[in-house]
Amino acid sequence: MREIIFGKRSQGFGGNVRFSALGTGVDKATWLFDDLISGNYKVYATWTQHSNRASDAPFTVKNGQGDTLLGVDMNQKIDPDDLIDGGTAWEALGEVQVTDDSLMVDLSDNANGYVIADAIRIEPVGVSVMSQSFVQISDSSSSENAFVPANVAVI
Ligand SMILES: [Ca+2]
Ligand SMILES: [Ca+2]
Repeated sequence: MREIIFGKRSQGFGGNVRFSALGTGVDKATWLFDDLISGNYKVYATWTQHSNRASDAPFTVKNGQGDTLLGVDMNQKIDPDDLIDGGTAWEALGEVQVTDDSLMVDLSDNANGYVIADAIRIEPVGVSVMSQSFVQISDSSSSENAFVPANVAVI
């Protein structure tokens, strides 16, 4: 079994991020959301920007069967700016339909610079504001299946 991981840094949402230098895409950080109510969800990511980051950090959103619902490349050289909530800035990855009560989001290192795995936020679409508690955040990576060389850049 392969040992972990994206490296860790004390920064970002919750004071923790994982990162990987550019790689082949075999290495991924993964966030899981379970027990979701069926419906459409907006999916957001946050990260800490730096000039050494990838401009094409590849996020993929999958359903519980592992089918890809959404794939999008994010520019991590710049800050997220689509939604500010509680002092954290989030970038929208897109909207997906949940039909089997779970979502998996992964970030691969098949990119042109460092990729930063910080936190993912999902929120149901079209649900009244009183359902704010449906907003869920998965911080850093719940199951890392990733490897990163020992040399670590300044992040
Ligand atoms: Ca934006
Ligand atoms: Ca974090």
